[in-house]
Amino acid sequence: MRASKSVGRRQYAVDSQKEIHISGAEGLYEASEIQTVVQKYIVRALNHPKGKADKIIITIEDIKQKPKEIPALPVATVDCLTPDQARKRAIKLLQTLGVSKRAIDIALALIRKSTMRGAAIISAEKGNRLEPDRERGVRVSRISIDKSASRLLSSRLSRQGINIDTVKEALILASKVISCKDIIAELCVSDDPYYTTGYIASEEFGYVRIPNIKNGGSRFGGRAFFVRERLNIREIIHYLERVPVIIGKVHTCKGFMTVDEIINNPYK
Ligand code: WAQ
Ligand code: MG
Repeated sequence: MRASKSVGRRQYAVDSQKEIHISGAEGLYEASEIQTVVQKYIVRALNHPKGKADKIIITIEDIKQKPKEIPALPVATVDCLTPDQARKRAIKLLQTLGVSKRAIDIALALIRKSTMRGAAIISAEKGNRLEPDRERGVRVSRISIDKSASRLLSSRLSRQGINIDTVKEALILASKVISCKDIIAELCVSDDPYYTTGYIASEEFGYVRIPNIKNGGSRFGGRAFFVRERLNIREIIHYLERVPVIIGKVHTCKGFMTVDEIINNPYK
């Protein structure tokens, strides 16, 4: 589902109207679930904190390929009280993972501008933008979670008080992104003005939630995937956008940790 809203003055040329991205959502479902899911997506598009959509596009495709099974990343939350602390924590985590300061700065600046409906792909060392359509970015799709894994995940997230769709959906998305071996890390900031927790995902540290990554009321947000320098960009984009995956296993869900505790206890 993709929902947008046109802004700008209608009495002028069509060109003066700009479409802003309101909300997007995607998943893999059984045919019998279509009605319920479409209903849920429409409600979401029409009740979004970014504004009410005036255009909603829903695409339904029959996927014949059997989904590839991948595990969910482990979850933790770093202690963080302000956007300034968040910036420092994010830089520390990403630099530990081998992402250069230059690449991090490019990602942070891009997220602050917040105009894409997909993610930017940035080379981890040189900081080059690699996705062919820079306005749209790359949209991760064809993601899902097995029913019993979903129940287990919900119960583990509940114990940390974070069993909400936003967290589950982001964890599923990040798990697919990180299952791609050429992607070192993902940085995400929600574009919802009042959802102020972002995350950094990686194989080494898992899905690390970062509270207060922006101030409440800020409209910016976005995603950046940091990739190894020499890679086949078309292959990566094909995997992220087209290959169906399903989460089959769930990992641990820890509570608050300091950034040093996270860095000193890698999973890989
Ligand atoms: N593929 C690629 N990029 C996407 C996708 C996608 N499927 N969906 C959203 N984006 C990009 C796009 O630029 C959005 O503006 C930006 O990410 C933020 O999207 O554990 O809600 O849907 O508490 O606002 C993080 C949860 C929630 C943290 C992230 O992102 C936690 C969120 P949003
Ligand atoms: Mg959003």
